[in-house]
Amino acid sequence: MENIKTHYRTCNLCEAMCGLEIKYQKNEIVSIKGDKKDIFSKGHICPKAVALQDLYHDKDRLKTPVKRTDKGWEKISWNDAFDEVASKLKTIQKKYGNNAVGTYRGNPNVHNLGMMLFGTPFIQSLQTQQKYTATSVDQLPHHIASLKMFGHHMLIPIPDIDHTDFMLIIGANPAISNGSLMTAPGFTNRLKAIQKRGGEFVVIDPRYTETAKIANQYLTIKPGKDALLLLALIHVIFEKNLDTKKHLEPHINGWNTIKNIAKDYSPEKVSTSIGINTEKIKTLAISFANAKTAVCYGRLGVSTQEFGGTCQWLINVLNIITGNFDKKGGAMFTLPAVDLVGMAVKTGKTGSFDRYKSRVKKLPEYSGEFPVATLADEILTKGDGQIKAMVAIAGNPVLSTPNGKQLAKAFEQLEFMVAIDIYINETTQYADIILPSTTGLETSHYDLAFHQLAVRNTSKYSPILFEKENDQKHDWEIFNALFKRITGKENQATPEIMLDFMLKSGPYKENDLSMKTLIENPHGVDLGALQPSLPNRLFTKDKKIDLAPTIFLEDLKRLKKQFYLWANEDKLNFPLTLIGRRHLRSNNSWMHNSIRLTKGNKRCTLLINHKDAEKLNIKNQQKVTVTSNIGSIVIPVEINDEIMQGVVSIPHGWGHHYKNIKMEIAQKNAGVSINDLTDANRIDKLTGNADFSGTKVKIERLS
Ligand SMILES: Nc1nc2c(c(=O)[nH]1)N[C@H]1C(S)=C(S)[C@@H](COP(=O)(O)OP(=O)(O)OC[C@H]3O[C@@H](n4cnc5c(=O)[nH]c(N)nc54)[C@H](O)[C@@H]3O)O[C@H]1N2
Ligand SMILES: Nc1nc2c(c(=O)[nH]1)N[C@H]1C(S)=C(S)[C@@H](COP(=O)(O)OP(=O)(O)OC[C@H]3O[C@@H](n4cnc5c(=O)[nH]c(N)nc54)[C@H](O)[C@@H]3O)O[C@H]1N2
Ligand code: SF4
Ligand SMILES: [Mo]
Repeated sequence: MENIKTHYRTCNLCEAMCGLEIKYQKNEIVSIKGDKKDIFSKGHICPKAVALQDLYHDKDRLKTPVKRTDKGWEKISWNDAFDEVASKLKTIQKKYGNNAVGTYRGNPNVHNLGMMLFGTPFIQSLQTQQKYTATSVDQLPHHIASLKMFGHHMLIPIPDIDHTDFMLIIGANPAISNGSLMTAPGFTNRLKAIQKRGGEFVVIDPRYTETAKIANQYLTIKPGKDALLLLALIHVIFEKNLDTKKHLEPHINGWNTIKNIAKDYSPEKVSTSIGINTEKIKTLAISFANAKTAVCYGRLGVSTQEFGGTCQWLINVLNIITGNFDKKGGAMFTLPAVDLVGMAVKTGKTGSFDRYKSRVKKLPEYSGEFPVATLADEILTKGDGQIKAMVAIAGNPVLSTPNGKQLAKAFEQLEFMVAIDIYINETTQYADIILPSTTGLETSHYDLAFHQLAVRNTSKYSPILFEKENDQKHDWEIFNALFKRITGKENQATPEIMLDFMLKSGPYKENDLSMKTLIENPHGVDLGALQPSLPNRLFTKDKKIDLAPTIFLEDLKRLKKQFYLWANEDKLNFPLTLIGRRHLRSNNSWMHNSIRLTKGNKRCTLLINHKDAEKLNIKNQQKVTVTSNIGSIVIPVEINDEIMQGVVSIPHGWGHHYKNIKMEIAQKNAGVSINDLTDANRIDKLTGNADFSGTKVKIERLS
């Protein structure tokens, strides 16, 4: 074949930053493969990257602005769209005050260079306190733990997977998710490498997951109880004098406070509640502490639960008291080429928590945003500061946040809504105007967020593959146009200009790192393994780690109360606990319009253990009604003993049955939304993060 060209870029769909080698001819993709020369991912790829071509060619994807009218969606010009959006937002703010405009930013915001750099000034120009993001249905607990312990919300310790001898994985399934808050392309291979060098890894999860299947040991745990397990592990370590200060000695406050607290949580005491036998807890604690190097990693499953904040704090504590912190093979801080954390030395912006509270439910602010679980309250509850207009940016909260149906109802009542998005989907269907951007292969990219969270310091820039069509705009151009109309000021920068500046003023400026270097190195630039960085890297006032921050100590009182309530849980009305799961060929809510990713067996099913199925007399594939205190959905069951007894699982991101959406392939395979069952009142009361793993349900045969 003639004229076949090769393009190298990084996949921006998940956090793993896989290098891609794309062969193409004019505007057609010939092949998408893992880039073996990529200095970080070394050829790893998953099926989602191949679907980037489906996204590029998707006929349902919007390319020009559309406006909702009585006759349906009508195309309008960019200028008219920008003018109308800016004027509506301004009018509403003038009439009701700045807080009458709410904003929601979804997950792809952090997977897009232009959005990261230009979204923030636009949002700031609105001067509203009513800001929301997907953070509070995801990783908020990690940020609060980092802010309180290390002084900066983005200073998240990253497991040094490539050098550790023992990895304890709690509530994460990286064999499928490819890792989160821990960028490690080819995660499974890295786990297997631990075993090959004589080490081991252990998985703790209510489901015998794809990661658990390749682990050296797997332990089932009852959902939502991980804080108790972590406290018991810490208890054993202190009781057996396995704690070790070593190199951390000069950098820590609060050691004895933790030691005293942990006395209350013996394995004997928590065993029944968490469903793990006493001896197993003890052995695990001892193996962890005695390993040459070890690291505990806890992700979504321990974050989106009732004590998510406390869990993430205790995971850090476990790593620290065993000396596995700021040390090769333990949990370490990164030093990326564009150092979002280090910028705080100049700006002083280290993140904030609880400076003020939300209007209706009095939930704590985090870095200028409120927990999204209360967004519907703020739209539906009348009074000063009520949200009357929404700006939804690359997010689908109707499917992704608790009680999504209620949020849909709230969106319906708004005076105005604009979505910056590429589809007419479950959320954007309520917008008055949709401003669609380029995406994926049409954009240039640099992972500002995920280089910061990677298990190795590297740097890589991805140029545009396919130039946009005349009438298309990049996300950052959309933000700039709106920013100009709202502030009267023009932002002359481009993502590349800003990136070049940040590289040249970053920690590797002596290495001559710049846009030029990155363009000359299409497979990326290696900046080396993670290095110890205490105490300099800390942002606490005394340059010490606070092992026992007051807010977490206070939260333990709540845990203690709950511990007794758990023993008397209502098993009668809602006998089962509902958790989520992810699939290799699915990406949150928005990749279901790809044929490549949706063909084959239906995946939106209810996993149930055969013992629970027998009790209810239900057969495989049979449809059942699942009911929570919030609502009911109908879904086919998949009887499977990978899920523990008493627990059922439904993947999130499905429910494309709304008739006004325009995603033909997704609509054919609609599924149902787990978040029509989850309760917006169920949150981690400390951080405000959604508590998905605490959802109680009952199941009935469909008559
Ligand atoms: N029950 C339950 N709920 C969950 C989870 C769970 O495990 N269980 N997981 C949670 C997690 S971890 C997350 S991160 C959230 C995700 O929640 P959200 O971020 O709210 O949802 P997404 O499905 O990521 O939706 C992304 C949106 O961005 C649009 N989009 C994609 N690419 C682009 C682009 O380049 N530009 C623009 N402008 N738009 C784009 C898509 O069309 C889609 O509308 O869901 C959360 N919800
Ligand atoms: N293929 C694919 N990859 C993805 C995504 C996707 O949608 N599809 N989404 C991306 C996003 S936005 C994120 S944030 C990451 C998330 O990446 P991960 O953190 O790996 O998230 P999950 O795969 O949902 O795994 C969470 C695990 O926690 C378990 N769990 C649930 N409740 C509890 C509990 O109470 N205790 C314990 N110990 N475990 C529990 C679940 O059974 C599940 O195995 O994945 C990213 N990667
Ligand atoms: S693992 Fe993530 S980054 Fe890698 S190819 Fe798949 S979606 Fe893309
Ligand atoms: Mo996420």
